[in-house]
Amino acid sequence: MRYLIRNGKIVSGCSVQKADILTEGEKIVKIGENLKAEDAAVIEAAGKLIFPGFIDGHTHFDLEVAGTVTADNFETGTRAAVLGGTTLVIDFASQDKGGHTLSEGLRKWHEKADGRCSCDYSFHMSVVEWNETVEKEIPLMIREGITSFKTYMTYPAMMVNDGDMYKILKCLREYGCFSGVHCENAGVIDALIEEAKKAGKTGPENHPLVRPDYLEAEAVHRLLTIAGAAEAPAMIVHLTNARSLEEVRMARRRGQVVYAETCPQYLFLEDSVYRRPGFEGAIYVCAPPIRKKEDQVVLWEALASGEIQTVATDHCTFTLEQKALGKEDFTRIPGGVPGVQTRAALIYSGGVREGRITLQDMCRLLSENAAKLYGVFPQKGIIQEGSDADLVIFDPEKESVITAAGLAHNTDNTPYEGMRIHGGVDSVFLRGNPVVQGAHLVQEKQGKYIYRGKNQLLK
Ligand code: DUC
Ligand code: ZN
Repeated sequence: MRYLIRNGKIVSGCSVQKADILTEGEKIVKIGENLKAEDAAVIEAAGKLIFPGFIDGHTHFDLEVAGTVTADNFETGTRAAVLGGTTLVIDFASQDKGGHTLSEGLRKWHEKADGRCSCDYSFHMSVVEWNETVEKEIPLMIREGITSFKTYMTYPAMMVNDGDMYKILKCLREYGCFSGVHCENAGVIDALIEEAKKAGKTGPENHPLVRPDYLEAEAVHRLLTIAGAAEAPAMIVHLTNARSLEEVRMARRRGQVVYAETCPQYLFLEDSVYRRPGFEGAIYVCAPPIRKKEDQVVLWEALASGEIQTVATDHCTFTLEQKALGKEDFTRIPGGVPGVQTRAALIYSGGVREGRITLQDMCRLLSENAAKLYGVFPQKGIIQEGSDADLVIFDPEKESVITAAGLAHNTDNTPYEGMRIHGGVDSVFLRGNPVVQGAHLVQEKQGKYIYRGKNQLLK
Protein backbone atom coordinates (compact mmCIF):
# COMPACT_ATOMS: atom_id res chain seq x y z
CA MET A 1 0.00 0.00 0.00
CA ARG A 2 1.21 3.53 -0.83
CA TYR A 3 0.30 6.69 1.01
CA LEU A 4 0.95 10.26 -0.06
CA ILE A 5 0.94 12.68 2.87
CA ARG A 6 0.64 16.15 1.42
CA ASN A 7 1.50 19.65 2.61
CA GLY A 8 2.58 18.87 6.17
CA LYS A 9 5.54 20.51 7.87
CA ILE A 10 8.20 17.86 8.38
CA VAL A 11 10.13 18.23 11.62
CA SER A 12 13.68 16.93 11.99
CA GLY A 13 16.36 17.53 14.60
CA CYS A 14 17.68 20.46 12.57
CA SER A 15 14.83 21.80 10.41
CA VAL A 16 11.12 22.29 9.82
CA GLN A 17 10.23 22.03 6.13
CA LYS A 18 7.01 21.85 4.17
CA ALA A 19 7.06 18.81 1.86
CA ASP A 20 5.10 15.76 0.75
CA ILE A 21 5.95 12.23 1.89
CA LEU A 22 5.32 9.10 -0.17
CA THR A 23 5.35 5.77 1.63
CA GLU A 24 5.36 2.32 0.09
CA GLY A 25 5.04 -0.82 2.19
CA GLU A 26 6.94 -0.17 5.41
CA LYS A 27 9.22 2.57 4.09
CA ILE A 28 9.37 6.21 3.12
CA VAL A 29 10.22 6.17 -0.57
CA LYS A 30 10.12 9.84 -1.57
CA ILE A 31 10.08 13.29 -0.02
CA GLY A 32 9.58 16.44 -2.10
CA GLU A 33 7.33 19.24 -3.19
CA ASN A 34 4.14 18.55 -5.13
CA LEU A 35 4.69 14.79 -5.33
CA LYS A 36 2.34 12.84 -7.57
CA ALA A 37 1.45 9.18 -7.09
CA GLU A 38 -1.82 8.20 -8.74
CA ASP A 39 -2.18 4.84 -7.03
CA ALA A 40 -1.43 6.19 -3.53
CA ALA A 41 -4.05 7.04 -0.90
CA VAL A 42 -3.77 10.78 -0.26
CA ILE A 43 -3.71 12.24 3.24
CA GLU A 44 -4.01 16.00 3.48
CA ALA A 45 -1.78 17.36 6.27
CA ALA A 46 -1.87 21.11 5.65
CA GLY A 47 -1.46 22.95 8.96
CA LYS A 48 -0.10 19.82 10.63
CA LEU A 49 3.39 18.97 11.87
CA ILE A 50 4.89 15.64 10.90
CA PHE A 51 7.36 14.09 13.32
CA PRO A 52 9.29 10.86 12.99
CA GLY A 53 7.55 8.33 15.27
CA PHE A 54 8.41 9.06 18.89
CA ILE A 55 10.60 6.64 20.81
CA ASP A 56 10.07 6.01 24.50
CA GLY A 57 13.27 4.48 25.84
CA HIS A 58 11.92 3.87 29.34
CA THR A 59 8.74 1.89 30.01
CA HIS A 60 7.80 -0.80 32.52
CA PHE A 61 4.92 -2.95 31.27
CA ASP A 62 3.86 -6.18 32.99
CA LEU A 63 6.36 -5.70 35.79
CA GLU A 64 6.16 -7.02 39.35
CA VAL A 65 6.68 -4.19 41.83
CA ALA A 66 6.19 -4.27 45.61
CA GLY A 67 4.08 -7.42 45.64
CA THR A 68 1.82 -6.44 42.74
CA VAL A 69 2.01 -6.19 38.94
CA THR A 70 1.78 -3.00 36.89
CA ALA A 71 -1.72 -2.20 35.68
CA ASP A 72 -0.46 -1.89 32.11
CA ASN A 73 0.84 -4.89 30.26
CA PHE A 74 2.28 -4.79 26.75
CA GLU A 75 -1.17 -4.87 25.17
CA THR A 76 -2.67 -1.91 27.03
CA GLY A 77 0.61 -0.03 27.41
CA THR A 78 1.53 -0.04 23.73
CA ARG A 79 -2.03 0.91 22.75
CA ALA A 80 -1.69 3.98 24.92
CA ALA A 81 1.81 4.58 23.56
CA VAL A 82 0.84 4.62 19.89
CA LEU A 83 -2.18 6.86 20.58
CA GLY A 84 0.36 9.29 22.03
CA GLY A 85 2.52 9.11 18.89
CA THR A 86 5.09 6.63 20.19
CA THR A 87 5.98 4.04 17.56
CA LEU A 88 8.80 2.34 19.47
CA VAL A 89 9.00 1.55 23.18
CA ILE A 90 12.09 0.10 24.80
CA ASP A 91 11.05 -1.73 27.94
CA PHE A 92 13.35 -3.20 30.61
CA ALA A 93 13.70 -6.96 30.46
CA SER A 94 15.30 -8.20 33.64
CA GLN A 95 17.48 -10.93 35.00
CA ASP A 96 16.23 -12.32 38.33
CA LYS A 97 18.47 -12.53 41.39
CA GLY A 98 19.51 -15.97 42.66
CA GLY A 99 21.71 -17.45 39.92
CA HIS A 100 19.47 -16.63 36.97
CA THR A 101 20.67 -15.75 33.49
CA LEU A 102 20.04 -12.83 31.17
CA SER A 103 18.67 -15.29 28.59
CA GLU A 104 15.96 -16.40 31.02
CA GLY A 105 15.02 -12.76 31.54
CA LEU A 106 14.90 -12.14 27.82
CA ARG A 107 12.72 -15.21 27.23
CA LYS A 108 10.30 -14.00 29.91
CA TRP A 109 10.01 -10.56 28.35
CA HIS A 110 9.40 -11.98 24.88
CA GLU A 111 6.62 -14.10 26.39
CA LYS A 112 5.08 -10.98 27.92
CA ALA A 113 5.35 -8.87 24.76
CA ASP A 114 5.36 -10.95 21.58
CA GLY A 115 2.14 -10.72 19.60
CA ARG A 116 0.60 -8.17 21.96
CA CYS A 117 2.14 -4.85 20.94
CA SER A 118 0.45 -2.07 19.00
CA CYS A 119 3.74 -0.26 18.41
CA ASP A 120 7.23 -1.61 17.76
CA TYR A 121 9.13 -2.73 20.82
CA SER A 122 12.58 -3.59 21.98
CA PHE A 123 14.26 -4.32 25.31
CA HIS A 124 17.11 -3.08 27.43
CA MET A 125 18.44 -5.78 29.78
CA SER A 126 18.62 -5.14 33.53
CA VAL A 127 21.67 -6.81 35.03
CA VAL A 128 21.04 -7.49 38.72
CA GLU A 129 23.76 -10.08 39.38
CA TRP A 130 27.22 -10.23 37.84
CA ASN A 131 29.35 -13.33 37.38
CA GLU A 132 31.30 -15.08 34.62
CA THR A 133 28.21 -16.77 33.16
CA VAL A 134 26.41 -13.45 32.88
CA GLU A 135 29.49 -11.83 31.37
CA LYS A 136 29.58 -14.51 28.67
CA GLU A 137 25.96 -13.75 27.80
CA ILE A 138 26.64 -10.17 26.72
CA PRO A 139 27.56 -11.10 23.09
CA LEU A 140 24.42 -13.23 22.94
CA MET A 141 22.32 -10.25 24.12
CA ILE A 142 23.88 -8.14 21.35
CA ARG A 143 22.96 -10.79 18.79
CA GLU A 144 19.43 -10.67 20.21
CA GLY A 145 19.30 -6.95 19.48
CA ILE A 146 20.01 -5.69 22.97
CA THR A 147 22.79 -3.12 23.09
CA SER A 148 21.79 -1.10 26.16
CA PHE A 149 21.61 -2.39 29.70
CA LYS A 150 20.30 -1.17 33.05
CA THR A 151 21.81 -1.26 36.50
CA TYR A 152 20.38 -0.10 39.81
CA MET A 153 22.06 1.57 42.78
CA THR A 154 18.88 1.11 44.83
CA TYR A 155 16.17 -1.58 45.36
CA PRO A 156 17.50 -4.77 47.06
CA ALA A 157 16.02 -7.02 44.36
CA MET A 158 17.89 -5.17 41.63
CA MET A 159 20.93 -3.29 42.96
CA VAL A 160 24.54 -4.19 42.32
CA ASN A 161 27.45 -3.11 44.49
CA ASP A 162 30.08 -0.60 43.37
CA GLY A 163 32.61 -3.30 42.47
CA ASP A 164 30.18 -5.14 40.23
CA MET A 165 29.03 -1.83 38.73
CA TYR A 166 32.66 -1.19 37.76
CA LYS A 167 33.00 -4.65 36.21
CA ILE A 168 29.70 -4.36 34.32
CA LEU A 169 30.45 -0.90 32.88
CA LYS A 170 33.95 -2.00 31.85
CA CYS A 171 32.69 -5.14 30.16
CA LEU A 172 29.92 -3.26 28.33
CA ARG A 173 32.43 -0.68 27.10
CA GLU A 174 34.51 -3.48 25.59
CA TYR A 175 31.49 -4.55 23.56
CA GLY A 176 30.61 -0.97 22.53
CA CYS A 177 27.52 -0.98 24.78
CA PHE A 178 26.51 1.02 27.83
CA SER A 179 24.23 0.95 30.85
CA GLY A 180 21.51 3.30 31.97
CA VAL A 181 21.72 3.61 35.73
CA HIS A 182 19.10 4.32 38.39
CA CYS A 183 21.05 6.56 40.76
CA GLU A 184 19.92 6.83 44.37
CA ASN A 185 21.89 6.12 47.56
CA ALA A 186 20.15 3.00 48.90
CA GLY A 187 21.83 2.82 52.31
CA VAL A 188 21.00 6.33 53.50
CA ILE A 189 17.47 6.11 52.05
CA ASP A 190 16.91 2.94 54.11
CA ALA A 191 18.19 4.71 57.23
CA LEU A 192 15.89 7.69 56.63
CA ILE A 193 12.95 5.32 56.13
CA GLU A 194 13.76 3.61 59.43
CA GLU A 195 13.83 7.00 61.19
CA ALA A 196 10.54 8.06 59.61
CA LYS A 197 8.84 4.82 60.65
CA LYS A 198 10.13 5.10 64.22
CA ALA A 199 8.67 8.60 64.34
CA GLY A 200 5.29 7.21 63.25
CA LYS A 201 5.37 8.92 59.85
CA THR A 202 3.24 6.83 57.51
CA GLY A 203 1.80 9.11 54.77
CA PRO A 204 2.92 9.77 51.16
CA GLU A 205 4.16 13.27 52.14
CA ASN A 206 7.18 11.47 53.60
CA HIS A 207 8.18 9.88 50.29
CA PRO A 208 10.25 12.82 48.94
CA LEU A 209 11.78 13.42 52.38
CA VAL A 210 13.40 9.98 52.55
CA ARG A 211 14.64 10.17 48.92
CA PRO A 212 16.08 13.72 48.76
CA ASP A 213 17.83 15.22 45.73
CA TYR A 214 21.27 15.07 47.34
CA LEU A 215 21.04 11.28 47.69
CA GLU A 216 20.36 11.07 43.96
CA ALA A 217 23.25 13.48 43.28
CA GLU A 218 25.58 11.45 45.52
CA ALA A 219 24.76 8.31 43.53
CA VAL A 220 25.25 10.14 40.23
CA HIS A 221 28.66 11.32 41.50
CA ARG A 222 29.63 7.80 42.63
CA LEU A 223 28.40 6.21 39.42
CA LEU A 224 30.35 8.67 37.30
CA THR A 225 33.47 8.11 39.41
CA ILE A 226 33.07 4.37 38.79
CA ALA A 227 32.43 4.94 35.07
CA GLY A 228 35.56 7.14 34.98
CA ALA A 229 37.62 4.33 36.55
CA ALA A 230 36.19 1.90 33.99
CA GLU A 231 36.76 4.45 31.20
CA ALA A 232 33.20 3.67 30.18
CA PRO A 233 30.27 5.77 28.99
CA ALA A 234 27.26 5.90 31.28
CA MET A 235 23.70 7.07 31.11
CA ILE A 236 21.72 8.58 33.96
CA VAL A 237 18.09 7.55 33.59
CA HIS A 238 15.31 9.71 35.02
CA LEU A 239 17.56 12.55 36.16
CA THR A 240 15.42 14.81 38.31
CA ASN A 241 17.31 17.73 39.76
CA ALA A 242 19.89 20.50 39.51
CA ARG A 243 22.45 18.90 41.83
CA SER A 244 22.50 15.68 39.82
CA LEU A 245 22.84 17.63 36.59
CA GLU A 246 25.84 19.46 38.06
CA GLU A 247 27.52 16.09 38.65
CA VAL A 248 26.93 15.21 35.00
CA ARG A 249 28.48 18.51 33.94
CA MET A 250 31.55 17.92 36.10
CA ALA A 251 32.11 14.44 34.68
CA ARG A 252 31.78 15.77 31.15
CA ARG A 253 34.34 18.47 31.96
CA ARG A 254 36.66 15.64 32.99
CA GLY A 255 36.19 14.24 29.48
CA GLN A 256 33.72 11.47 30.28
CA VAL A 257 30.90 10.42 27.99
CA VAL A 258 27.67 10.81 29.94
CA TYR A 259 24.11 10.69 28.63
CA ALA A 260 21.10 11.90 30.55
CA GLU A 261 17.37 11.26 30.35
CA THR A 262 14.57 13.00 32.20
CA CYS A 263 10.80 12.45 32.27
CA PRO A 264 7.69 14.69 32.07
CA GLN A 265 6.82 14.17 35.75
CA TYR A 266 10.04 16.02 36.65
CA LEU A 267 9.34 18.81 34.17
CA PHE A 268 5.70 19.54 34.99
CA LEU A 269 5.10 18.63 38.63
CA GLU A 270 6.52 19.82 41.94
CA ASP A 271 6.88 18.08 45.27
CA SER A 272 3.87 19.78 46.87
CA VAL A 273 1.83 17.03 45.12
CA TYR A 274 2.86 14.68 47.92
CA ARG A 275 1.09 16.89 50.45
CA ARG A 276 -2.30 16.75 48.68
CA PRO A 277 -5.24 15.89 50.94
CA GLY A 278 -5.99 12.36 52.06
CA PHE A 279 -4.06 9.69 50.24
CA GLU A 280 -3.96 11.55 46.91
CA GLY A 281 -0.18 12.03 47.20
CA ALA A 282 0.20 8.28 46.53
CA ILE A 283 -0.63 8.85 42.85
CA TYR A 284 2.69 10.69 42.49
CA VAL A 285 4.88 8.20 44.35
CA CYS A 286 7.71 7.25 42.02
CA ALA A 287 11.44 6.92 42.42
CA PRO A 288 13.27 9.20 42.28
CA PRO A 289 10.52 11.49 43.59
CA ILE A 290 9.15 14.62 41.98
CA ARG A 291 11.32 17.61 42.95
CA LYS A 292 11.05 21.39 43.26
CA LYS A 293 10.11 24.19 40.86
CA GLU A 294 13.79 25.30 40.74
CA ASP A 295 14.74 21.85 39.47
CA GLN A 296 12.12 22.01 36.72
CA VAL A 297 13.59 25.28 35.47
CA VAL A 298 17.10 23.81 35.34
CA LEU A 299 15.89 20.66 33.56
CA TRP A 300 14.09 22.67 30.87
CA GLU A 301 17.25 24.73 30.30
CA ALA A 302 19.25 21.52 30.01
CA LEU A 303 16.82 20.20 27.40
CA ALA A 304 17.21 23.37 25.38
CA SER A 305 21.02 23.37 25.65
CA GLY A 306 21.35 19.68 24.73
CA GLU A 307 22.79 18.70 28.12
CA ILE A 308 19.93 16.22 28.53
CA GLN A 309 19.58 14.01 25.46
CA THR A 310 16.16 12.47 25.79
CA VAL A 311 12.76 12.67 27.49
CA ALA A 312 11.32 9.22 28.21
CA THR A 313 8.43 8.39 30.54
CA ASP A 314 9.31 5.64 33.07
CA HIS A 315 5.67 4.65 32.50
CA CYS A 316 4.86 2.28 35.38
CA THR A 317 1.19 2.25 36.32
CA PHE A 318 -0.87 1.20 39.31
CA THR A 319 -4.54 1.67 40.03
CA LEU A 320 -5.68 3.58 43.12
CA GLU A 321 -6.52 0.22 44.66
CA GLN A 322 -2.95 -0.93 44.11
CA LYS A 323 -1.55 2.34 45.44
CA ALA A 324 -3.66 1.72 48.59
CA LEU A 325 -1.35 -1.20 49.44
CA GLY A 326 0.66 1.55 51.11
CA LYS A 327 -2.24 3.19 52.94
CA GLU A 328 -0.70 2.48 56.35
CA ASP A 329 2.93 2.65 55.24
CA PHE A 330 4.13 4.95 52.44
CA THR A 331 7.09 2.65 51.66
CA ARG A 332 4.60 0.01 50.47
CA ILE A 333 2.98 2.27 47.87
CA PRO A 334 3.96 0.75 44.51
CA GLY A 335 6.15 3.35 42.81
CA GLY A 336 5.45 4.64 39.34
CA VAL A 337 3.30 6.98 37.28
CA PRO A 338 1.63 6.76 33.86
CA GLY A 339 2.98 8.86 31.00
CA VAL A 340 3.33 6.89 27.80
CA GLN A 341 0.32 8.49 26.09
CA THR A 342 0.75 12.08 27.26
CA ARG A 343 4.49 12.67 26.70
CA ALA A 344 4.50 14.29 23.27
CA ALA A 345 1.47 16.52 23.83
CA LEU A 346 2.87 17.69 27.17
CA ILE A 347 6.28 18.45 25.72
CA TYR A 348 4.75 20.30 22.78
CA SER A 349 2.28 22.24 24.91
CA GLY A 350 4.50 23.04 27.88
CA GLY A 351 7.80 23.06 26.02
CA VAL A 352 7.52 24.24 22.42
CA ARG A 353 4.45 26.46 22.79
CA GLU A 354 5.79 28.02 25.96
CA GLY A 355 9.04 28.85 24.16
CA ARG A 356 11.23 26.67 26.38
CA ILE A 357 12.42 24.44 23.53
CA THR A 358 12.09 24.48 19.74
CA LEU A 359 10.28 22.03 17.50
CA GLN A 360 13.68 20.70 16.43
CA ASP A 361 14.63 20.17 20.08
CA MET A 362 11.39 18.27 20.60
CA CYS A 363 12.20 16.03 17.64
CA ARG A 364 15.68 15.29 18.97
CA LEU A 365 14.48 14.73 22.55
CA LEU A 366 11.56 12.46 21.71
CA SER A 367 12.82 10.69 18.65
CA GLU A 368 16.16 11.33 16.96
CA ASN A 369 18.52 11.16 19.95
CA ALA A 370 16.85 8.05 21.33
CA ALA A 371 17.12 6.43 17.88
CA LYS A 372 20.85 7.18 17.79
CA LEU A 373 21.53 6.29 21.41
CA TYR A 374 19.68 3.01 21.18
CA GLY A 375 21.02 1.99 17.78
CA VAL A 376 18.02 2.23 15.45
CA PHE A 377 19.03 5.31 13.45
CA PRO A 378 18.32 6.04 10.59
CA GLN A 379 15.83 3.18 10.37
CA LYS A 380 13.88 5.21 12.91
CA GLY A 381 14.18 8.71 14.40
CA ILE A 382 14.16 10.61 11.11
CA ILE A 383 11.90 11.23 8.14
CA GLN A 384 14.04 10.44 5.12
CA GLU A 385 13.89 8.21 2.08
CA GLY A 386 14.64 4.63 3.07
CA SER A 387 13.65 5.01 6.71
CA ASP A 388 10.71 3.20 8.31
CA ALA A 389 7.49 5.09 7.64
CA ASP A 390 6.89 5.72 11.35
CA LEU A 391 5.11 9.06 11.13
CA VAL A 392 3.17 11.20 13.57
CA ILE A 393 0.76 13.72 12.09
CA PHE A 394 0.50 16.23 14.93
CA ASP A 395 -2.15 18.94 15.15
CA PRO A 396 -0.57 22.01 16.80
CA GLU A 397 -3.98 23.63 17.33
CA LYS A 398 -5.80 20.77 19.01
CA GLU A 399 -6.94 21.64 22.53
CA SER A 400 -7.69 19.11 25.22
CA VAL A 401 -7.77 18.45 28.92
CA ILE A 402 -5.94 15.40 30.26
CA THR A 403 -8.09 13.01 32.28
CA ALA A 404 -7.35 9.44 33.35
CA ALA A 405 -10.71 8.37 31.93
CA GLY A 406 -9.81 9.84 28.53
CA LEU A 407 -6.56 7.88 28.23
CA ALA A 408 -6.17 4.35 26.88
CA HIS A 409 -3.86 3.19 29.66
CA ASN A 410 -5.22 0.58 32.05
CA THR A 411 -5.36 2.69 35.17
CA ASP A 412 -7.67 5.13 36.89
CA ASN A 413 -5.22 7.94 37.57
CA THR A 414 -2.84 10.31 35.85
CA PRO A 415 -0.53 12.82 37.51
CA TYR A 416 -1.68 15.35 34.89
CA GLU A 417 -5.41 15.15 35.68
CA GLY A 418 -7.14 18.36 34.59
CA MET A 419 -4.14 19.81 32.77
CA ARG A 420 -5.02 21.89 29.67
CA ILE A 421 -2.99 20.92 26.62
CA HIS A 422 -2.46 22.74 23.35
CA GLY A 423 -1.48 20.35 20.53
CA GLY A 424 -2.06 16.64 20.07
CA VAL A 425 -1.61 13.57 17.93
CA ASP A 426 -3.97 13.28 14.99
CA SER A 427 -2.70 10.23 13.09
CA VAL A 428 0.11 7.70 13.34
CA PHE A 429 1.72 5.48 10.73
CA LEU A 430 3.62 2.48 12.03
CA ARG A 431 5.99 1.22 9.31
CA GLY A 432 3.63 2.53 6.64
CA ASN A 433 0.49 1.24 8.30
CA PRO A 434 -2.10 3.81 9.44
CA VAL A 435 -2.68 2.62 13.02
CA VAL A 436 -4.13 5.81 14.52
CA GLN A 437 -6.55 8.00 12.59
CA GLY A 438 -8.34 11.05 13.99
CA ALA A 439 -6.88 10.18 17.42
CA HIS A 440 -8.50 6.72 17.32
CA LEU A 441 -6.71 3.40 17.24
CA VAL A 442 -7.74 1.72 14.01
CA GLN A 443 -5.31 -1.21 13.91
CA GLU A 444 -3.97 -3.11 16.91
CA LYS A 445 -1.06 -5.44 17.55
CA GLN A 446 0.93 -4.49 14.47
CA GLY A 447 4.11 -3.97 16.50
CA LYS A 448 7.23 -6.03 15.89
CA TYR A 449 10.38 -6.68 17.89
CA ILE A 450 13.20 -4.40 16.83
CA TYR A 451 16.77 -5.70 16.85
CA ARG A 452 18.98 -2.77 17.74
CA GLY A 453 22.55 -1.92 16.77
CA LYS A 454 25.15 0.06 18.70
CA ASN A 455 24.94 3.62 20.01
CA GLN A 456 25.54 6.24 17.32
CA LEU A 457 24.97 9.40 19.30
CA LEU A 458 28.65 10.35 19.43
CA LYS A 459 29.12 10.06 15.64
N1 DUC B 1 10.85 3.98 39.57
C1 DUC B 1 9.53 3.90 39.74
O1 DUC B 1 8.94 4.77 40.35
N2 DUC B 1 8.88 2.83 39.23
C2 DUC B 1 9.49 1.83 38.48
C3 DUC B 1 10.95 1.81 38.48
C4 DUC B 1 11.58 3.05 38.96
O2 DUC B 1 12.77 3.21 38.83
ZN1 ZN C 1 12.17 2.94 35.37
